[in-house]
Amino acid sequence: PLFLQDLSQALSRNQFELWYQPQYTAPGHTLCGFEALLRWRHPQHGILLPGVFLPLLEKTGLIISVGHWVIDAACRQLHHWNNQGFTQLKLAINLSPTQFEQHDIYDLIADSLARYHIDPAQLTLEVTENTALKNIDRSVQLLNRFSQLGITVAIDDFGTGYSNMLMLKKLPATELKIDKSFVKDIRDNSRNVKIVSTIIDIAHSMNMHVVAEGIETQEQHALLTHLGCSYMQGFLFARPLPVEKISALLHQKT
Ligand code: G
Ligand code: G
Ligand code: MN
Ligand code: NA
Repeated sequence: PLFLQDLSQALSRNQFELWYQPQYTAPGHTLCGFEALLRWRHPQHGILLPGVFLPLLEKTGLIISVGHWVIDAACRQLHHWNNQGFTQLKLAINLSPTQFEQHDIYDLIADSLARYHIDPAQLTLEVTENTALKNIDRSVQLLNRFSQLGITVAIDDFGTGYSNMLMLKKLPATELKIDKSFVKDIRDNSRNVKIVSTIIDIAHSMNMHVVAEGIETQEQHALLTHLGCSYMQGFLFARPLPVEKISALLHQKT
């Protein structure tokens, strides 16, 4: 179909962009970094979200070259912010299952960090349970290499997979992102809040810190801060934004 032809040319036509969603410390509310989120600026349809094209990128294997671009673009942007004096920012990127399976994924990432003189501690890699589960032994090995380099490993969409506890047991991750479906209907004394509270306690007992994503209300913000989440991300604070908006945000006095 036409859409696939468009998609296969999108990279060479420079139609992909990274947008950035701010992340804040829970107590203190300091801007501490961003999650990089892929966008496709389609000449006819405007800005398209990953939901529309990511499955097709995965299915066709185009995700390998696009994912490579994402890694490079994210590191280049971080380099730029570092040069402007924002050297404390962290940047998170998402890795899809196919990218994760790529045999040279470690080198790609390590090379990009080196090329742009980035401290690996500034980078977070987000992997979902489903990504890690495909080949759990290899995942453990690979994630160990990333963390030995100093990169933060985060388990994304935590709680939505079928093997949450196995992931916690096996993966050398230091960050856990509670899926937004848990944040969405969090209310005092609900069963959900007990689940979330327990997840946070388990994470803390394993020296992991917890990111709550999908925060849309002050209530959610207050409750999740009270429960001990370290970092917050959500429309309440900021949507994913194009880079010009992020630069403006960084330069405004906080
Ligand atoms: O905001 P949003 O619609 O951007 O993102 C939807 C989903 O797409 C998220 O689950 C996210 O993990 C995924 N995603 C966004 N950007 C990227 C990317 O650069 N690479 C990969 N592999 N997945 C991404
Ligand atoms: O990688 P992950 O699946 O976590 O992707 C994050 C997704 O969550 C992106 O699609 C982003 O646009 C979306 N998102 C971020 N904050 C919010 C929020 O407050 N509410 C909702 N509904 N979605 C959010
Ligand atoms: Mn994510
Ligand atoms: Na997520």
